[in-house]
Amino acid sequence: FVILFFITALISSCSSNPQLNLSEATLFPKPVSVIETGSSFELNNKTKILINEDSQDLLQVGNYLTSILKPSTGYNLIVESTTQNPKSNSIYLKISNLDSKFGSEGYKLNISEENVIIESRTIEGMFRAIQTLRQVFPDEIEAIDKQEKPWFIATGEIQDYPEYEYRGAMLDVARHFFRVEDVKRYIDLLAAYKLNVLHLHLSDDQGWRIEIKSWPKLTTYGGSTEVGGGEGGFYTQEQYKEIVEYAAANYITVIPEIDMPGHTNAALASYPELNCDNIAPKLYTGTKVGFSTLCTGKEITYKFIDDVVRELVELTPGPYIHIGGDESHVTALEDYIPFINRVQDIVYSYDKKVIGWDEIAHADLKENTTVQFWAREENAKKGIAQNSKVIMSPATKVYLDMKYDSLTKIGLNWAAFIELDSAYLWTPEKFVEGIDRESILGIESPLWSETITNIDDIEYMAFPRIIGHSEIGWTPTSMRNWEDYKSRLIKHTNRLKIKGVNYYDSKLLSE
Ligand code: TNX
Repeated sequence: FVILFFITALISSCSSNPQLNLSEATLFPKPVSVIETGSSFELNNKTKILINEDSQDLLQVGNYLTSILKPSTGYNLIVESTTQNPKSNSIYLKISNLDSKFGSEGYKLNISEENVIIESRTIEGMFRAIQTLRQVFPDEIEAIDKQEKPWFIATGEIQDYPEYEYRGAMLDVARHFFRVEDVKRYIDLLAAYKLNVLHLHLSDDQGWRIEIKSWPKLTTYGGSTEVGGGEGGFYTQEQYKEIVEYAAANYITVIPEIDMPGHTNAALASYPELNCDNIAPKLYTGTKVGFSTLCTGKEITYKFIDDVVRELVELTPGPYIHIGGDESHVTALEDYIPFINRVQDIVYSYDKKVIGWDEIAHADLKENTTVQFWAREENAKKGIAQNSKVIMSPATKVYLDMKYDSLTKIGLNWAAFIELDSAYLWTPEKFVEGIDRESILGIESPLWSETITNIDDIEYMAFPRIIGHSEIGWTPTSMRNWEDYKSRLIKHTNRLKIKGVNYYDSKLLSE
């Protein structure tokens, strides 16, 4: 016994690294597997980031990792390409031929005392892995100023890949306009939880927010106000490109939405010819829905849509254009159906796929058209009957504009109050009988902005609910449970504070 004691003591004194436990790291979304090995790796100013391919995109992801680690550590880590196996004290970003189950977003993260090796099949997978690596570090890694402390991370191996390929957030920039910086901040926060889609609701009754050069009054006039009568605003095409590029660097696809034929008062006010009676209505700054419609029987309407879609497609590297289609209460169904059919044809003529709110399932859906379920189960099922995939956005679970409870000062409650437990406690493939796993493309959390006026409001309504949604989209259902999620989230609030996120401090987090 005495000898054994001395041998053990000798071995552990050889290694100066503290013993840390990887399974205690609070990771969101929860990875598919975590194996701990009980020691640690120390990051210091000599650590190198190595990449195994001379690709610009991989180099960019390496530099991104440097930029994430720099403010708090003060280290400006060098990124170098290598053909050899990694030396010690490196973080090796290795694109490799992992098993196909890892798909385009999966990865293996192996942390030993000597080095960190991340393997993925694609650069996108590498980017997702870096989000996990960030969370393995102490919370202070997210600080914006230099922290005087050593940077140890627990050793072990994480294997991970997503359940759903589409994991999105929607931001309504029409009811209230948000600046480019605010959208970028939201993108940063979404990327940290491995979301991969940002759907921008770019037009509504209260404002048109994207410059269309062939129809300039849409923004100069139609973008000049917002809910409550504020000054509104819009993105020039250059600014919009900046958002799309910033999102792309975070491996997030931007999906632009032009809502039609309803929710179009801003366009109708800007161009009288889009109205059946040729009379432009006034700009609208209230919050009612369902009162406006494009004139579906006029040819000029389709010329207008063709121009808008063409200019939008030029700004859209991603595969989708969202055509809205919701709440067209003043469009007769016999006008709505041919309208949606024709708008689909326009979008497909520019080689993009269509997404629309669940009402579009009344029309004849094209092969690649996706239905976004928000309210009516029978619409979603109509879509499935036409072989469409469904994006799950049930208003009672993922509408980020819903109040948490009756005391929440901003937000609405027409669908529900959504506390953190309610937002987490649902499963896409079990939510509606008849909407099965194979019909579901993924999930998306919309944030409508009738009552949301600035980035603080955005953060307050989105966080922490959207962290739960990110887990619902990524982590297998069998591995999720509320108690485990809640206890991780309680620890995670410190990181949110350090990141300066204006999150909702629910009473459920202090129980
Ligand atoms: C319904 S969800 C709408 C939006 C509103 C939202 C408010 C959907 C497709 N339409 O126009 O902003 O409720 O929660």
